[in-house]
Amino acid sequence: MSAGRHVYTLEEVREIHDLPLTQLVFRAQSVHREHQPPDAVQLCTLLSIKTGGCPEDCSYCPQSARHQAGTPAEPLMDESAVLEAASAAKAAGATRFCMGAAWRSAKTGDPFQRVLRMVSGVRELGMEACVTLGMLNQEQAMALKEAGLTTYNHNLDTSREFYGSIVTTRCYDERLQTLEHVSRAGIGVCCGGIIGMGESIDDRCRMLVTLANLQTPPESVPINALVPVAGTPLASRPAVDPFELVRMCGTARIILPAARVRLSAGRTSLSREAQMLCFLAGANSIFFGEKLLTTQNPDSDADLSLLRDAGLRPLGAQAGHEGHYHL
Ligand code: SAM
Ligand code: DTB
Ligand code: SF4
Repeated sequence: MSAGRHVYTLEEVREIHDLPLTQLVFRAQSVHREHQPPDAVQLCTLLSIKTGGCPEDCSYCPQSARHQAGTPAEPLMDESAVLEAASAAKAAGATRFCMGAAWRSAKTGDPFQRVLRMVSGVRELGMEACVTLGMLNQEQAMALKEAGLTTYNHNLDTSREFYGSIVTTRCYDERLQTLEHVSRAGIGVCCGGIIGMGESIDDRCRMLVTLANLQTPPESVPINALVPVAGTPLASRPAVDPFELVRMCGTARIILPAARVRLSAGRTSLSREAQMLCFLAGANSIFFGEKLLTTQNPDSDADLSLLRDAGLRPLGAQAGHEGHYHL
């Protein structure tokens, strides 16, 4: 850890998390204004480039071959179709294109070369490129860096203590090792988690402590609310209380001031007001486009209206007069 950086403890983070919501939002907003543009929200479009049939048993995930979510297993997409989707996302206003593969770990050989070409192609469009391919070794991370990758998404998802209750086919240390390979290659780390899986508040805070204390802190932190999918072991988990998402966004903002905090899966169940509270608490990035990987996301029009009505602008767009902006 670099000299002078604060090392967080569970107690400290829990104290922040449990502040009266008014105080938490105020503190988060104060930090936000020092480190982030106050009126910009990053729009990231997701595409599942290799869907379903995954050998892992992550109990939240509709893409695991061990569950009965009915997600058909598909081959890795063609590069041209992926780049067409990226161009469309750019035209719609997204500045980052994120590609996800239902793999335990990144492949070698032809499929990996194809992913590298997708990454370079997205960069050539002038967009940030992010991929999430499962575990990576050091050489794969270096090859992705060489291809121009901006960030690699690899979530810790929850605390080390709770991890074994949701995934048994890999362990927390393997997740941390991939994050280290990504950082060493000089790629930005995108790492966050899911709430609403039956974890305790301490588990959520422990995950945030781990993120804040990483040698290279994440450049983006996705906060997902569980999307309970029929056929997965977590299908009947109750919906997450939106205030709990606000608390997670606010706590992440305070302890990771330089990171983009992404209000991720679960937005279709949130009102505009709940989303606005998350933005007030420091969330400044969303997934943009009708689909996440296999589940629904709000319509792009609804998201653009939400931002416009709130006087916010997509990151990368120029602020204009009276809440109008140019992409
Ligand atoms: N297979 C790779 C991996 O696990 O790292 C990449 C894809 S995986 C689908 C990416 C992330 O999606 C997971 O880490 C998890 O945070 C999120 N995710 C998957 N299913 C979800 C669900 N039902 N609700 C919320 N988030 C989910
Ligand atoms: C992340 O934290 N959330 C995204 C992205 N990273 C890859 C994925 C959400 C997936 C939600 C379930 C689905 O659509 O399959
Ligand atoms: Fe596979 Fe990733 Fe889904 Fe786990 S979260 S089952 S590794 S696609």
